[in-house]
Amino acid sequence: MVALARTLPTIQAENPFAADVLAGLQAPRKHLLAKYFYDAEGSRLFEEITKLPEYYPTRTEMKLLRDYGSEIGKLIPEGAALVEFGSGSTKKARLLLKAAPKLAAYVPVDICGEMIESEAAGLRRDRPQLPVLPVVADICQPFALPDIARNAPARVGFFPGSTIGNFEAHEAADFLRNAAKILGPDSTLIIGADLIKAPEILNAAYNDKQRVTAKFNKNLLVRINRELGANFKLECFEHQAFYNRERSRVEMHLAAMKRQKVRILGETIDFRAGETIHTENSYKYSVESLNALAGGVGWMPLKAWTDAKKYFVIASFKLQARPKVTRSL
Ligand code: AVJ
Repeated sequence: MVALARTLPTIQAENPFAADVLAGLQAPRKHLLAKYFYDAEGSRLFEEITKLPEYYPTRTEMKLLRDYGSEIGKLIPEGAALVEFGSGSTKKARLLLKAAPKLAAYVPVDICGEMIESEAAGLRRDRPQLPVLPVVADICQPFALPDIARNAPARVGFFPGSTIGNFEAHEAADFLRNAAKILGPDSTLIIGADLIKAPEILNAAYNDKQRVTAKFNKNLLVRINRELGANFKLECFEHQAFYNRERSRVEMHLAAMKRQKVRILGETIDFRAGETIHTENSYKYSVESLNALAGGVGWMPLKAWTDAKKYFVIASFKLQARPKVTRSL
């Protein structure tokens, strides 16, 4: 216990993953943060998810970008900088970039440095004229844009993939305020969000027949076992995902199939039979609720594009000018 008392705070201070996992598993309602899904294997599994027949969001958003890319691209003025938040892959930005041939820079921002650098290298090969200037940062925290982007005549933010759905409403508002601060006055923001729809479709998208989503969910335990030396038994936990209509969100959980104890970082975590670890919320929006959220923090709705089935929306916003300097259009 003495050794533990000395090592545990050190582990937690130096490793936010360890600190967050312990805090989440020791909370009265056990939970883990969705951002930790994306280790190398988790990122690979998510890529696989995006190709599943049941998982419509990625495919629908890509189609919107293909169908309306040139129209959406009109929001990006000549010489502007395009800043992509939490980009990961550049495949969506590429569709937008096609419609914006003259840009000061493309700035992908992500916490994963490796992913962003390899994606940037690929894009530089295909668009040798375009300065690709990745920034490794947490998109929810303030960060500085590269000079070229800061000095460009305009900045456009791009936040695709319904990543906004992983945020609680207050976190989404914080993100939008942070984006406003980073992009600056007069900027534009383009957001992709998954729409509220029939529960059957949502439930199927997160309970695919091939069980890739189950594997993606359980991979979080694999990661905790590997990186934190825990002893989760994977066969003792079950993937659960369901649409919570009252809260407009798909919840993912890992349910303990029987009473059990798990050791992690010198601590014992007790599970009751059926007790769950809440691993993800994926909030679903309406065009109106998204507009209200963004409008509430100064992003005025411009145009929104949806597919024929109204499964997904790409919405655009303009940062409201400070009240004292109102400019006419
Ligand atoms: C990457 C957050 C948009 O919520 O649909 C996919 C993650 N989780 N299947 C989503 C996810 C389970 C995905 N986002």
